[in-house]
Amino acid sequence: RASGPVEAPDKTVEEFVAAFLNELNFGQGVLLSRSTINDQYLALARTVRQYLMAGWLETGVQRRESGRKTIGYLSAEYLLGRQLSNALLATDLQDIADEAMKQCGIDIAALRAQEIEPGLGNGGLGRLAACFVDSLATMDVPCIGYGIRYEYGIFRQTFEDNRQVEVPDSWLSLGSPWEFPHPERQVRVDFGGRTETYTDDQGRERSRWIPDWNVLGIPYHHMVPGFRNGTVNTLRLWSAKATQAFDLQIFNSGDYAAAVRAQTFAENISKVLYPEDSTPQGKELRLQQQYFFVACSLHDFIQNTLPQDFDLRRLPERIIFQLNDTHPVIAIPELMRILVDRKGFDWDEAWDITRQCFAYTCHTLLPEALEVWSAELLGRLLPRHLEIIYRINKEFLEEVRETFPGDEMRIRSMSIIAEHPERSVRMAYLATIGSSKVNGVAELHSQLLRDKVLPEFSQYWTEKFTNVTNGITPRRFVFLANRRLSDLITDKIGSGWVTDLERLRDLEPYADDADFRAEFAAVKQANKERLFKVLQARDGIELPEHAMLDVMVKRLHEYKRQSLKLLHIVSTYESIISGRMRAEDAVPRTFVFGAKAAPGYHMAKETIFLINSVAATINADERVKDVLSVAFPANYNVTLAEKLIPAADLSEQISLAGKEASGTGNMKFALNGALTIGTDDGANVEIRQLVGDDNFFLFGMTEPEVEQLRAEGYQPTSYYRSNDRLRATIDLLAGGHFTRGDRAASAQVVDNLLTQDPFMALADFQGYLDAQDRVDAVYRDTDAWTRSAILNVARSGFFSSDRSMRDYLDRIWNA
Ligand code: 26W
Repeated sequence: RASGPVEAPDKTVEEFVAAFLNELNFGQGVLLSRSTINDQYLALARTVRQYLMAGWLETGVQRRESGRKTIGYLSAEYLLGRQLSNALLATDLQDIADEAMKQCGIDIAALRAQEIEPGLGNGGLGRLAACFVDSLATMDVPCIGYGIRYEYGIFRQTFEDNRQVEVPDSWLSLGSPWEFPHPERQVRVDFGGRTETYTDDQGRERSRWIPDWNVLGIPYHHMVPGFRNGTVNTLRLWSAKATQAFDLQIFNSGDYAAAVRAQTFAENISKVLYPEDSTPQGKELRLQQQYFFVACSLHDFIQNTLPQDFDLRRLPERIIFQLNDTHPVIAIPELMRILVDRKGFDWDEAWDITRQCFAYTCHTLLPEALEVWSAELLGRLLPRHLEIIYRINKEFLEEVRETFPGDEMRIRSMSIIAEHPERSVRMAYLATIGSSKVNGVAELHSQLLRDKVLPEFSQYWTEKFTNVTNGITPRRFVFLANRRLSDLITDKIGSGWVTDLERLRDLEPYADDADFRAEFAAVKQANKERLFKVLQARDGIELPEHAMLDVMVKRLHEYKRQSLKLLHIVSTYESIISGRMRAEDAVPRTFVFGAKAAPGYHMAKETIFLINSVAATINADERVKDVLSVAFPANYNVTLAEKLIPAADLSEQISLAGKEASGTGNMKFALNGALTIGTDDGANVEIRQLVGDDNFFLFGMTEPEVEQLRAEGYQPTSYYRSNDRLRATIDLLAGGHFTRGDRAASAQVVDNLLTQDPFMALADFQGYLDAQDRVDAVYRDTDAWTRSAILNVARSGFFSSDRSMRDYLDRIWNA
């Protein structure tokens, strides 16, 4: 059609089959009888795409015509998870597709399993971005998600001799039916070179950038379907390509090999996702990635999305760029450069516009995770941007000086530029100064952000700081992942909860209904059996049918304290094999870990090795058979999360208080009817407030207690000496019992705990054990446990990312 929207095939099995065969024959160029599973998967995906297309085109038309303010979500990561199931869910085509495939003699489950999830993110921050764009589409809010089309996403984790080995994630190798490349919408991005000053025709002194190399950004569009509302927003991911000019220049010089090398160099920019989660490496390529996607995105919005000749003084009426952590913060000087250098704005006017166009979300509290770029590197790669940053800083500090005359200490502490150990740019400061709002991701985190991370700034601009507690999309993490629970809920309270999660409150009365509890418990058991089948097929892991499923899944990091979980397991095991406790008196438990370690994070990798070693030993020990089992399936990802979380009884959220900004896995577990054992940290605080103290197992120091202990001088060995169980546990771990007598193999983790223990696992050990005893006691009372689980579901509606989006709209976006 030339102007009107296209029509989708009818939502009937016949039309679906016809569209599918059409895609198979004309799209894939194969006959059904000769097609492979991958052919069938691609054809099915493209069929479902047809049903989304009308909505996508229509949403695009509406967005252009309405003039509504757009949310430009700038994120270096989107951890999307598989697309096929989500698209079938959004279009309500699940049953039709099942039947249609059956009629074609195809097992749809095998096609679903064929999809490699786009793992374009590390963990919490990337998955949050994916939940947010889902919610905005479901709420019909104009949003463009901007990011990077990494050719290789987060590595695939395998284990060899109990150690993590990383394998490249070539998620595109069999073709991705979900992306739409638009090479005709390419954007040129400059790098390097120098700046020079000149006098413009009005006699004003100006600066211009003379770059010395460039690359092209090619946008790949992804559909972001709303839940059964016809809206389909766009995710625009940029892929780097060498420019022709660049090639030609070198070709002409006759050096063919150099020309090909140059191409590789340019295309490296979007080659691979950095797998570091929380410790920035300061790598040049990473800064190139950041500027690359941000420059493409700003250009795309200003030049291609806004109407021609749009008056940029009104830019803040049309866009707010949300900065997902500091990774895209170079966008602030980039917009200044566009306005001042290219559009001829005065500095002050440009600055006024720019600050209204950005808002910044901080996702961490670890000082080492705050991004800092050396001025040398930034100046070499982006000389004009560094100049702009210096001027922003100079003018800002002059302003502070007026408010606090003579307070040079304060001024130095608020400078974007740090001088030691080398001159560098603090991106969180630039973000704070250049944004209209700054938010943390849970109440406690936002408070600590104000008090500890950016205290001078929060005093200076009290109104600028706010909180938006994270959320998760109930579509993927309840409706799709836990169909059995969803049906049970819908049966009792109707289906409105899927887009209005607070309605789960209506389930509360059923907590006291014995029949409902039985059904709820049966759902949990069925989910466990489904998980066991998956783990059997995927990893060859066999697990006992009836045991409490105790799950800790998240990135491997010392502050998250997988080692504390390990101490609990070893301690329980030690109690049994030493005869202090009879195996038959223990509550049977299956412990499940899922965790990737950053490839360069030594202690994290040693911890993985030790968990695997403990797992192998315990699983092979007849004395604890069917009482204790430990499973560590490799390559935890969104796909596995969707199977694991609905099956869990107990959710482990045991970070040292004051370290986990929010957590979002904690929310997914609660909404799927797991009880939480957790510290007073991140969003755990809010989960506990909502579900009630009786339905949450709290332990450990509070954040102020952590601070106090640290100030007094923390000595982990004193805990080792004074606590018999801790000593027995550590001695067993250190003695080579789990490492075939090799004491050295466990020494690094053990010594680290005994001598440094930077995250105070030993200090919280006894409290954790006591809380686990309370867990056992409640679990023995099946009715009490199930009642609590139901109340967790009923009272966690607050954690919908739809609510997070409403909060952003109200408190930050004014849209
Ligand atoms: C390499 C530098 C770097 C630094 C920080 C990479 C990635 C980060 C992220 C901010 C780490 C991250 O994912 N933070 C998590 O964000 C989630 C969503 O807000 C929170 O729920 C987690 O608590 C927080 O750790």
